[in-house]
Amino acid sequence: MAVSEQGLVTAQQLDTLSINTIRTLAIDAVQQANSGHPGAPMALAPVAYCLWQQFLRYDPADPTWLNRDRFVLSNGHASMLLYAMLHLAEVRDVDENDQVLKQLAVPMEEIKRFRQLGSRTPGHPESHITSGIETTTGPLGQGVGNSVGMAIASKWLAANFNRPGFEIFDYDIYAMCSDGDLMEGVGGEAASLAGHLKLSNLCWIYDHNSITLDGPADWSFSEDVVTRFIGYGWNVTRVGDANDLEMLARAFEVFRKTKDRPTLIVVDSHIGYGSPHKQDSNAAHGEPLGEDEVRLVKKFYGWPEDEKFLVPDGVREHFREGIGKRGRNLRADWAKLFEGYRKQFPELADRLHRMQRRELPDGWNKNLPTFPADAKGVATRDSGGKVLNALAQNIPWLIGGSADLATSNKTTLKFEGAGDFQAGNYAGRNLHFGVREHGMGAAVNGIVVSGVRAFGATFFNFSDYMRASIRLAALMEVPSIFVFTHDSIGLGEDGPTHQPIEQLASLRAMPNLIVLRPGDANEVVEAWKIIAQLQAQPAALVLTRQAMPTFDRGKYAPASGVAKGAYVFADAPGGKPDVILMGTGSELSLCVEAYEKLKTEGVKARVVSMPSWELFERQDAAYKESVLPASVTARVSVEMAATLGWDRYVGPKGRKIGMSRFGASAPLKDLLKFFGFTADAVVTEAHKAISENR
Ligand SMILES: Cc1ncc(C[n+]2csc(CCOP(=O)(O)OP(=O)(O)O)c2C)c(N)n1
Ligand SMILES: [Mg+2]
Repeated sequence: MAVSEQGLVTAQQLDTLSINTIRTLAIDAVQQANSGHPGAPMALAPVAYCLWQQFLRYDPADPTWLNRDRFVLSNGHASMLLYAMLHLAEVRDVDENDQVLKQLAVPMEEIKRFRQLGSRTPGHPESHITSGIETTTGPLGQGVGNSVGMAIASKWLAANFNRPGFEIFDYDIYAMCSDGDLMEGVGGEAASLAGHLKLSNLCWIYDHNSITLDGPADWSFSEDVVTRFIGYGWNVTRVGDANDLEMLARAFEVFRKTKDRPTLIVVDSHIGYGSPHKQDSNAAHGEPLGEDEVRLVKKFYGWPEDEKFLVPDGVREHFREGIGKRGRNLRADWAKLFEGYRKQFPELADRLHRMQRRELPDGWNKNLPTFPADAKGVATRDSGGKVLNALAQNIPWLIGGSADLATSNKTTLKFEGAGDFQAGNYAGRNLHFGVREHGMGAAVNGIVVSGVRAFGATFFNFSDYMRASIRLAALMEVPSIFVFTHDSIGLGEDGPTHQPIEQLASLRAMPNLIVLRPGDANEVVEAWKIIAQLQAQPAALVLTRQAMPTFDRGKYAPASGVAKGAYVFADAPGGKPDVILMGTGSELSLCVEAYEKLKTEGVKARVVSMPSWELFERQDAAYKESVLPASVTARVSVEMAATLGWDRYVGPKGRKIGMSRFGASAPLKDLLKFFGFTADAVVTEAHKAISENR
């Protein structure tokens, strides 16, 4: 009970008052921004209210608490719902060093600045901008995909860190989702994987409102979702009215009691609940209600029609008494438990501390292999697998897997105790994503935002299938690792359906993604070292299927140059080349071969190995000039991929050897000859470049 201006109010009235506060905050913020989706928050306010106020084990005073339940708003267009919840629950802000601040994550000023430049309330929830947001959502299907990774992480953490008497991890994941999330392929992949893994800590709440942007959902969506999810192995329950708090509570209880499967709660709702135009138009959907309708809706809610951004007396107190108090008590109990745990298992506690801060364990880079010079050499997928196995033994929280290509990607963790993550063994470190690249990408991001370091692997060509997830990792500033093998036409007989062409260029165009295409086995070691240390950037490691030489690093520059993205691998006498040959990955060896030939002809060449454009771009101008002197304009790039972007390095007078069409199905040696990837071709282009630059 609380006292308001109207006098004593009942618990039920307080529920209604709180729910309508959520609704009207969303309405007012969208109206003020003159853009956004008010309808879904209006409809889902009771659902979020019931979940947060009664069930979510979350302490608003510490949004970094390790064992907090996670809430994901996969229908990110309903962002105002989340901002209103964060505001009313008084979730605190957290700084870059994970220190909890006094100020709120979403103060009222920020709600009033919804969708404005530099606000903490962007159009869709962005986890790197606003504390309390577990993952960035908006592209439909990604949030539910992330939630599966979060549930994997929770199970994995419990299996690896809990000890008898110390159940320090038992948190649940709740993801709210819409028709769009369930129509998207990635949502289906994620649900299928979650059902297979029997992730009983995962609960999706489906806003079954029978409407999408274009019109009634049944214009495009008529399958039996319940039966589909039962088929996936989920527990499915239904709430016939989103306003029925009792039924909602019962559904959440069913979820909590279900110990062998994930749970889908189908909630029937009316978008823009309270709006006179609900269901029949875009009103209350992808656009503000308009001032007139705002008044009508507020009247319907029994709200003062002229008040904006009103939080009535008693509402904040009510949230403090609900989620606030429950969360505080739960976290206090947990903190006591963890104190004992820390004393008994200091090493495990230290691991958790480092994981949360995205730091590495001491000795993380010990026993990494070095590869002796070898003309025949080794495929970088093979050297990559060896380095990964060495690293993973040093970094106990590095886990991952492939989309059913582990034997091809060479990403299996083979050392003793690595194990397989399956329903019967959540301690395992080898994940089996199945043929679900997009679901894998989203799950990897979900694992990584949970503090566990994860990688996902597939053929490079299929990076396209998971591009949306790679992009979100980059946007979220999280260090997901994507391992891509079979990186060019060099994969041979599988042919053009499997041979990447434009993938390098397209991934290099993505902000905040580090692309690495190492040029021999020792560059692979350096590449993995860089990846391990990333804290706020995802990486794409691009590796070959075919063998390539391991260079004599006594003769050529050390592979440590990889850290700078590009480095002088072999130079002309006196460091004054007539021509610069630059290549990445398997084409580095073509440059080196051409360099040696040119040398016998008396032509002074320099070879630049260029495994990562992004890292090179981070270097200062002096370093860049030392690698690519402006005075040397005769330049040749060699890469078995689209040449888009190489102009930046070869300049207007340079030459590019690359792919300008799709590949072909044939043995490697025939392809190399047919497409002109030979040392002789590089020599010819070098001569042309020199003569054109005289
Ligand atoms: C991948 C992706 N495609 C398209 C959109 C644009 N979009 C935003 S909401 C929406 C659909 C809305 O329908 P529904 O998912 O049922 O959500 P509701 O409007 O019912 O809340 C679409 C297509 C998007 N956000 N993500
Ligand atoms: Mg819908």
